[in-house]
Amino acid sequence: MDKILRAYGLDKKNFEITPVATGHINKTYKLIGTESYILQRVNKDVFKDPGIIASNLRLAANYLKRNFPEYLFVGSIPLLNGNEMVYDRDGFPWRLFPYRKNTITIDQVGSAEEAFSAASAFGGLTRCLDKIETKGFMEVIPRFHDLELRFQQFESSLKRASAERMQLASESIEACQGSQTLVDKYKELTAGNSLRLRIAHNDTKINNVLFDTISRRTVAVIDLDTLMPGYFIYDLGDMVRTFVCPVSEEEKDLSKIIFRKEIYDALLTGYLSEMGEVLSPEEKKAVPFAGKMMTYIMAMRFLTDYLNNDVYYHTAYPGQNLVRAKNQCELLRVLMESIPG
Ligand code: GN1
Ligand code: MG
Repeated sequence: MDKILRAYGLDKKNFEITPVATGHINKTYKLIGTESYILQRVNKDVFKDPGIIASNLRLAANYLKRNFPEYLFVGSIPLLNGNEMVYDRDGFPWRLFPYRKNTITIDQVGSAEEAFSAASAFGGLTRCLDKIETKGFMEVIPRFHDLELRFQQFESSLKRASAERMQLASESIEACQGSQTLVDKYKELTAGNSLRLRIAHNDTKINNVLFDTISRRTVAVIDLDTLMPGYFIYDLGDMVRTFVCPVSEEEKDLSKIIFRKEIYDALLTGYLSEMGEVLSPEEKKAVPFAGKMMTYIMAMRFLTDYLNNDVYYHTAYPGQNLVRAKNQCELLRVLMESIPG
């Protein structure tokens, strides 16, 4: 870390350094000093061509600066030599971000107001990028939220999994196999022109919004690594997945997984306050599908990783991916029951 910080003209001695444990993919540290920062090691097995992240973010930042100069886009701080990332001995890229004092992230939505403002913040980003040329952007993880691909990956994991894991996961496997009609619906929606490819954030979890500690207003959206072409249902859906339930994907007690209608309604109102005039009538018809689709995708991604012996997501204890998969299968069941259409 010494060497990495020196590339930014910083000295490790001047900071109190603590790991930030929330992400499943990258390694993140908080550096507190006179000036404070977030330092992050990018997972090169997941982001196989990290240069794409930097190039996508540059396109978006330049566009926003020209067209929405007041938009607060949280990009990384360049190195002394002007590059966006610095590589360590093992080939991992590292990046540095400003740490904004007096801001917090939350892991659960606590009120309808929070749901409204977080959803407006994500909707605001997509609205500002509505007219940007998508062609220059590359897919940093190919077909990242393509439900058809995720279903295929789930099916192939079934062929390779150990008998023990198959047995332990049997209920979740059955649940994921039983929801295949969502894949058909996804294919139908994306085959025609009913959904437009936009620049999507692709990781709109509630803890990717910065709130002001005192006013509780949103300050910015963060974690822009997966900013790339995608459909609006990816962003709206991941908000539904992470906002409406009072517990996170890590919760083992499935009785706590419930649908909070007042949060769902506030989320939709907030999102549509930004996106209402941008979405086509066809796109609006897909609104009820969004949360179900993204919850289903996460159920399958966690389950697939469990069946593949936990090669993708960080896990802190054995069986954690199965806990997450069971949790998301239950949330999917609840959403299917609660959201008509
Ligand atoms: C991963 O690492 P994190 O928490 O930002 C994942 C998302 C999932 C999320 C589930 C690149 O995001 O797609 O929704 O875990 N990111 C990647 O919590 O796979
Ligand atoms: Mg992320």
